[in-house]
Amino acid sequence: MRSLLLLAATGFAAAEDGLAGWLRYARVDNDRSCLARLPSSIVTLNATQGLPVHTAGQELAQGIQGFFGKKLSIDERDERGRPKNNRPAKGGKAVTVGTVAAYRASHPREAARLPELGDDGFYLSVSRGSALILGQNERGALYGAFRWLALLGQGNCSDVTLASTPDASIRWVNQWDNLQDGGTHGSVERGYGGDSIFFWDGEVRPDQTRAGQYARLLASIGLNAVVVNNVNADPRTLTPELMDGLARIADQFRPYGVQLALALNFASPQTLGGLPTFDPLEPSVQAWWDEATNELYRRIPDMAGYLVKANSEGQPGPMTYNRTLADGANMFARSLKPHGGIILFRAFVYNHQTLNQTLDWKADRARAAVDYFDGLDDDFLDNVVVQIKYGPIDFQVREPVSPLFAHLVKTATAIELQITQEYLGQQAHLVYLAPMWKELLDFDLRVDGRESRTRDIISGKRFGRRLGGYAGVVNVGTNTTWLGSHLAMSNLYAYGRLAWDPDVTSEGVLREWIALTFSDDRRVVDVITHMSMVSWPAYENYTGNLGVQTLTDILLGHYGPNPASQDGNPWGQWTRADGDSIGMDRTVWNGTGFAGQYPPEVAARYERIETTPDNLLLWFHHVPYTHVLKSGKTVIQHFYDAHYAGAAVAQTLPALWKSLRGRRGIDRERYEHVLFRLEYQAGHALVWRDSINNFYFNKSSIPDELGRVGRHPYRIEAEAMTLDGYVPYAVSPFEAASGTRCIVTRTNSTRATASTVLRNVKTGVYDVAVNYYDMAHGNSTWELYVGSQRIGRWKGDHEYILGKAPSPYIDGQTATRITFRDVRIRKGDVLKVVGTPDGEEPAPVDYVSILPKGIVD
Ligand code: GCW
Repeated sequence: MRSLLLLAATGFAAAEDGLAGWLRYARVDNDRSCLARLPSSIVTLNATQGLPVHTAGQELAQGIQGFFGKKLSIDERDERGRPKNNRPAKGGKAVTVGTVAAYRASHPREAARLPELGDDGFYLSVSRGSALILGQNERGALYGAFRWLALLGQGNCSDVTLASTPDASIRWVNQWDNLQDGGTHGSVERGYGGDSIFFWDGEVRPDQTRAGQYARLLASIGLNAVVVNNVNADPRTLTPELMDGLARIADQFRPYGVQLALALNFASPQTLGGLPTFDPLEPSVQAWWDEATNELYRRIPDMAGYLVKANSEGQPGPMTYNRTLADGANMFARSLKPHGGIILFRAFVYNHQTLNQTLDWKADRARAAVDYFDGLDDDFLDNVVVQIKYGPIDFQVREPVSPLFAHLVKTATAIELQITQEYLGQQAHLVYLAPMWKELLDFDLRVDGRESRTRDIISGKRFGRRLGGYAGVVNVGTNTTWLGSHLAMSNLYAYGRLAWDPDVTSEGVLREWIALTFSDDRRVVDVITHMSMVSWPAYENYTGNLGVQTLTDILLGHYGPNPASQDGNPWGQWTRADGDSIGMDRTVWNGTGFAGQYPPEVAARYERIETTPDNLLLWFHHVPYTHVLKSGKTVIQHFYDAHYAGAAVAQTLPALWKSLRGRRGIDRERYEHVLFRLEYQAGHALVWRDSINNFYFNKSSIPDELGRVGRHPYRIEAEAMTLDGYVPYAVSPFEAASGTRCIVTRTNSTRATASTVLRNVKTGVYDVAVNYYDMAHGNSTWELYVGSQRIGRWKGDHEYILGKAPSPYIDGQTATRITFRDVRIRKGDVLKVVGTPDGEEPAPVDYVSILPKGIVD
């Protein structure tokens, strides 16, 4: 009772840690009106424990109890419709769940009237308290059950009849999990939600509970396979011990109809098998793969297949032996064929060592996929699928669709999307990605002058192929939030819903996700919808716009701003920015020729500046900073304005979120967790804005027409304060510090102060922001005083809180801001920052802003 009262007093519901994702089955608001329309029992047709129809029965029971507090009995029927247990439900309305085949066996007459379903499809019919949920196969029945539960969870208990077949057969997720922690990328490469749920210390974890919970989430949105290990694959994955462990993971997946798939290292026959070669045309190599594949299928008879990254970023592949990529892919296809498995072979093939920007104006990494795969379309076996990243470079905030989709006509293809926000804020920034995916999927490539949307190419419709679909790099981890941020889970949800049906709207699935994840409280749904829908455009604005890519530090964490890191190296993510001009000339007439890789209508559009959309201008063209866009602005002024506009949107997010405090479904744990990230994002968006603007102002020497860039009237630069124990420090890259410098403690054990007299500040109430750097190795402490009053004390502990890539440097990755609101200041007060260094972190401070209400600087 006491704790109930306490909860009521704080206005928060019981804490939630996010583990259940959108499958919380929390009590719905209009449970009373629904109660009368619910069945009283669940009938499962020919269910086997451990398989999806059985799971569907359990989920229906759990869900209806959670949503409405109504306990349903489960009545199991055998293949002829006879009760399996001794306690068949007596009378009342039932929800019947099973496969179409099982239903046909027990209800032949009714079954004759069912609509046609394709692979994995389901039929759902709810009428006056009875429901029928049938799957074309076992997992189809589970998909149907989850679909109905999603409706019920939104308080929708109306009658419905629906037949749904997924648009594409391949709806996979990729995990980039390493067998072992360490190396350059930790336990999950580009993972921001903790360590691998599958592997630890070179082995499959003994406890695979999380694998089952993950599969449950995936099945609920129609996803059907998980590649459990990194495409930069460890050959040890194929040792007998590891294979046994993989079988244990597959056992956890199976009840949800989720299949296991494996990433392979192309050189395994040599490095693991001890053969003298891994040449794909060498019979002993083929035999080695056949044997390994048989061993896997002996343990995991329903394994989905393989994923291979070859001849890319240092990975071995067929080209090592002058064989084609098709020779490589087909070798796996042959081993898999007798087992019904498929091989997803990645098109992310390029050379990151020899591209030279200075010597060769026509060098271009974007061309690589088409250059390598062209001419191979006739060569792939029919269980090969080429997995193509959505854009020609690498998961950037804005890329044109990869032209390779238009080149492979006979060969099945899948699109690779990235749920883990590698270049897009690493889950420390809210960026809802579905609107971007929709644009890519709806893009019309005009193959042979006919409508050829990406989505119809990958589904197989456009070229009449059986296989094809979606691969999403998800990279969940052991964190209970899965991805490291509650709000980021909308991306996983939307990915699954889109892969099933690319016709759904990004806002529609978002609203559904919010209702299930938090509550269907009108304001909760509207506000989170708004925040999410503005997030991708805002991120694009405050990071990199006009198609220039994200401008993250591509040599370090792919996170904070460092525009100079794009150029001058062979990674080929160039901007070619100099004192006068910027952009990649990818035209045929004068540039790298990349534009010509598209079918003629699209190629013609991108070839000319006049017909290239502004948001891809710098992707396709090299232009002066003074070039005038279709919007009427110059390129440089657009940069300045967009960065200000994007960062301004980020400033609105914390207050929007705060407006939901105490609303239904917003418990304290998730509230605080999200608020922390949004405040952080608002601060880091300013770091982005200023870094990029300073950088291009410095390069172009063209001032901002509105006089904002480089002019910060509310800031007090730390290096201009009176320093005791602190010394000025020149930051690299220079643009990552206001005024190019910050202060650091003289030694890593000096407690230091920076102080200033607030002579020019009028007595009043202000927000005080401190910009500082929170580095990976150390937990400095900062204290802020105004007069004799301590305003705040905080630690440099982001490395334990935010999952983003850590950086040991004072740079755009570690630059951050803390804001203290409503601070009373008297003219002439002394403002003081006291820094206590720790480890390698010398309590760095960039500046302090004294902000009158409504101003952000
Ligand atoms: O974007 C790059 C990433 C690598 C990744 C690679 C790939 C798994 O930085 O971490 O490696 O793409 O997709 O293969």
